[in-house]
Amino acid sequence: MAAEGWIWRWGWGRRCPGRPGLPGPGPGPTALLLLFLFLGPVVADITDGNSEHLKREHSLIKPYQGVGSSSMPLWDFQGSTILTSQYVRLTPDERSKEGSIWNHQPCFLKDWEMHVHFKVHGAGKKNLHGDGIALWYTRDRLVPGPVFGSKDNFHGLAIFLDTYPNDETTERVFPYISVMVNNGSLSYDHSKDGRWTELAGCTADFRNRDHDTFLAVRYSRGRLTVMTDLEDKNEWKNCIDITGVRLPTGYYFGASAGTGDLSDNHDIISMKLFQLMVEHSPDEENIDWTKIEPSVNFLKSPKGLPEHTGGRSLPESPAEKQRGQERNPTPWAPEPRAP
Ligand SMILES: *[C@@H]1O[C@H](CO)[C@@H](O)[C@H](O)[C@H]1NC(C)=O
Ligand SMILES: [Ca+2]
Repeated sequence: MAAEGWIWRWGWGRRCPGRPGLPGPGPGPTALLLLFLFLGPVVADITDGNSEHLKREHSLIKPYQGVGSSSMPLWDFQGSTILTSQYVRLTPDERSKEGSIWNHQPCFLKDWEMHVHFKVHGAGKKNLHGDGIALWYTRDRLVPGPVFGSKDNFHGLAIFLDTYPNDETTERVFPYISVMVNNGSLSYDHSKDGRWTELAGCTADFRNRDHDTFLAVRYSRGRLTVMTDLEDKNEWKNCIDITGVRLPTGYYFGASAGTGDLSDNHDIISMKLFQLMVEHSPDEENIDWTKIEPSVNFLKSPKGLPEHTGGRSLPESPAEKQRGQERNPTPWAPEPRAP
């Protein structure tokens, strides 16, 4: 894959769809300018900075019509999941519950952004609650299992909103959001909070908040970005930003949650999927995107631009160490560099 093929589109300046008045996240004008300086002529294919479109067939929106046992279901649910007029509760604040909700139709968009309005709350005191929510874009759907209520060795993308530190030795602050890409070969290790298979992550204080909490996932041209809006400021904050992520089309969106000895209410209020209008090169258009194997390439970033700004911390697995040598671990710092 030519490097140009992976140069992302910076479209953060605009208002985010679906949330009126929400300013776009991301680098300010200085960062953008610097990006142009770094990338020079390879910045291309920026077509339509304003045309995102809500895809109703991949969105879960109140009132929850077309969910469950209608003749044309948009979403199916399973396990402890219940629907109310105000939220979809994946698990109640009770022990040993598992539930999920899955989009009925596979998604064939190459570039998309998912906005999730969610709420994790319960009676448990600090670190006496769990386990969290997983958001999915996967080949298989509705298969219960041990990974936040869904199957392990999955194919595709997972974003974990993990509220409980199973690994007692961890220095991480929980709740913790992380991402994992899997081709079926990897197993999620709950006892380590998925540390060995995590690509990036950040601490995010989303539990028992009095106000609404949101998360956004953007996937476009191999770049995967996760942002949160947890402070009731109508502002996206960067959590994860990695490149070189390869995902096929034709997978399913879903959300699941699980409780064990400790519990919480895990609620989804909405999931809104937006299509991003992004042009792809003829080479990219000509391949069969449904045949892509989920994978991550830590490509060397152009001119030392960090491609990984998630808050990963040590220790790293051997595989991570090896990958780490190929990438610049410095967090994004928009400072001029000598040419
Ligand atoms: C699946 O992923 C593993 C680990 O990342 C890798 O070693 C293996 O080659 C991959 N398999 C396929 C079919 O791509
Ligand atoms: Ca955990």
